[in-house]
Amino acid sequence: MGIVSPGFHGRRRGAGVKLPPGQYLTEDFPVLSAGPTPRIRPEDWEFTVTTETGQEHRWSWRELLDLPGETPTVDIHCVTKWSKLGTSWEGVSLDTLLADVDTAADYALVHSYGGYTTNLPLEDLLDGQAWIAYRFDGEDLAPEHGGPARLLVPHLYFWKSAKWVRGIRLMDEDEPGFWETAGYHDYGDPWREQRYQGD
Ligand SMILES: Nc1nc2c(c(=O)[nH]1)N[C@H]1C(S)=C(S)[C@@H](COP(=O)(O)O)O[C@H]1N2
Ligand SMILES: [Mo]
Repeated sequence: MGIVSPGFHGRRRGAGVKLPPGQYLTEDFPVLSAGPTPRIRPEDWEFTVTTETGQEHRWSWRELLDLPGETPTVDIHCVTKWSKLGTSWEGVSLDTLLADVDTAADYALVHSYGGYTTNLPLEDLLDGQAWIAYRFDGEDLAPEHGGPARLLVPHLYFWKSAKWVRGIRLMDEDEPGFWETAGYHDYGDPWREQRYQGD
């Protein structure tokens, strides 16, 4: 029998792991919510994309689930310094949702049930970088983690991954969201440690 140290669970653990600067690994899934958890019944849930010209594209829960789903496995990085590696999700790519949306906008402001907002460049939602996720680790997404559905945009700090996502407004000009207005970085790249304005 070989000798295996108790904390060793596979290739992603230990010396070979590369984390963004200032981050530490966690195995749990902390809950970070700026307010109470909104409870949205799937039958009441809808997701709206509004373009810079005011055109609206809307999906019901059923319509979302009828779109082809993807199963990304990604690392996530919270600005409070925890990182979680190899998280497994199921959801619809923003490439799929935006395929028939006619827009020349450069920016997106993401809105949540409950009033949370966050902003990012539209290009960061495209090219396989972002999903509307409705399952985590093989289960329906729990309400405290954003169920029925949340944005998942793992290459930016996790505050950009709006829970209880309700819609996205596409805009010609950038507009800060909830944490960005409170002094957090406008873009939030964990690898460049863009935590706060001026980083
Ligand atoms: N609607 C909404 N989305 C949110 C937040 C929030 O407070 N409200 N917190 C953000 C922050 S700071 C983080 S780190 C992640 C936390 O997601 P989790 O609670 O599933 O870990 O959600 C992000 N999305
Ligand atoms: Mo966070």
